Amino acid sequence: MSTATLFIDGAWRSASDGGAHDIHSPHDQSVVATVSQASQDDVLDAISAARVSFDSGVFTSWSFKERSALVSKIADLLERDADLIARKESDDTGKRFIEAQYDIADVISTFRHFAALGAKEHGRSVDVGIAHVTSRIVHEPLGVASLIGPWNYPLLQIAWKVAPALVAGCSFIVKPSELTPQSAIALIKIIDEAGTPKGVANLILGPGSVVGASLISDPRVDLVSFTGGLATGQTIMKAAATNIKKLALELGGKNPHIIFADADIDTAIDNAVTAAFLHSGQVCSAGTRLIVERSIHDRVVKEIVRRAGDISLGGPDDELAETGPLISKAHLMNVSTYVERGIAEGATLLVGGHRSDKPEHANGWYYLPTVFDNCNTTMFCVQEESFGPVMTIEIFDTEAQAIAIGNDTIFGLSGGVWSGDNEKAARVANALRHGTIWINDFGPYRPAAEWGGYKQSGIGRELGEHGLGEYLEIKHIWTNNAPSRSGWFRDNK
Ligand code: TXE
Repeated sequence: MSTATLFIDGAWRSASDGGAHDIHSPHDQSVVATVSQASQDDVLDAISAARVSFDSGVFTSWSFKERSALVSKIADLLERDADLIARKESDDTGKRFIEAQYDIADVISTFRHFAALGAKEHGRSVDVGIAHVTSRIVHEPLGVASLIGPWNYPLLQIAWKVAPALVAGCSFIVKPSELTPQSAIALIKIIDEAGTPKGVANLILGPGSVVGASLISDPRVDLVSFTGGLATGQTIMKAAATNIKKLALELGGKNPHIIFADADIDTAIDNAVTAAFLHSGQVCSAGTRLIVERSIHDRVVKEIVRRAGDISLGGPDDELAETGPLISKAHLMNVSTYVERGIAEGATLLVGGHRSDKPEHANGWYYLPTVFDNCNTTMFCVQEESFGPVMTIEIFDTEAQAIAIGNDTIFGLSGGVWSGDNEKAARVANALRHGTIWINDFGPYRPAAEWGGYKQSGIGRELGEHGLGEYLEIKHIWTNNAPSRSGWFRDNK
């Protein structure tokens, strides 16, 4: 790949200082791409291009329907290139090609959802109770947005931001994770091919610690939408205070998964394994915190341990593999330390707890599915996200206790409840303070439904209708069709 992989003001270019870096496969450390690493000048150029294009009206003058048509065309082009992009995604993340194909299908659905939403009527009339006054609420593009994405679902998380930004008429700078940039490069090529005006979509590559500062603090940026870790979210909030930027933050979670004794236990166990170990736990909504009613604890634990121990790990094209490697050596080290700390604080390790020792995994970042029993809410491994394949198990005796445990977290992204008693399940779902609750299920989402967190899992919502609202300003226009004097102050003339 050429290293002219920055897209600024409608043109591809290399970094102004020649900076570039290799992308390594988490499966075997082979180099899968070499991409530009932006300099500070490149970042400032991208912000300028976005600001100038926004202020020029080149895109804001398009109607919602015109911008929706553009987003629909982008969805068509993504469909054309779906497998090529899925291959890049699986190269960068190490995830199985088939999982990357599912992800790109979700990306396309996201673009289609926002295209349909944009094509609807926007704004409304308000009855202010005065016959000669018309009052309108209009929706306008918010401005220039920095869109910063993570490495676990690289294109999908970017799509949740880019598609509504385009429908709204914002100009933006995309910064994917430095570990997984290839799919974002492919998306920006398509956005350009679809006929997006120059300067609206810009792409900056490089580590957040190097290229991120201006993206989050430059006064010409009006909004930062970020998906990633809590600590980075806190840094972004502080930096955004400089000019009261709008913020949309999606910051992970530690998600309770509650199984009552009256549930369909076999189905619940199967879903619990998927919830915790899908994509090796590198999922913000992973159900890694299992909370089980005492009477079924032993049965559930025995089965979970058997199933977790059977999960087969492998690379992008391993047809027998069920999940892949962790994203990087640094992440593998973090997960190892987290597990060691869990053992030290008294959790009982039942399976996993170390790197895969299979020779075919020797060059990759493979960590075995790990289960801890005898956990409680005071433990680090219960409260903190590992973002790896680590499940903790806690016991409850009453419905109230299940709810209390499920809410005993600083996070609030998602949760699950399994019960054969619909009323009880609904009561628990209502009482859990998390942004998405699944009853007798875990994991599915749809672009038409809002996604986001309570508490420290974030600010705002992506997807649904609200996900477009994040990129809009709302203006009230009052028109008096029969003007008269206000008469408030005496006129002593
Ligand atoms: O994320 P970071 P990391 C969680 C998960 C994981 C932890 C750390 O617990 O272990 O976060 O992962 C950019 N200014 N999630 O370190 O650093 C960075 O370049 C501007 C949950 O990989 O938050 C990347 O593009 N940008 C999560 C993005 O932020 C900055 C998914 C995410 O990186 C920046 C991933 C800065 N100062 C990790 N520093 C989820 N919610 O799904 C970094 N970045």
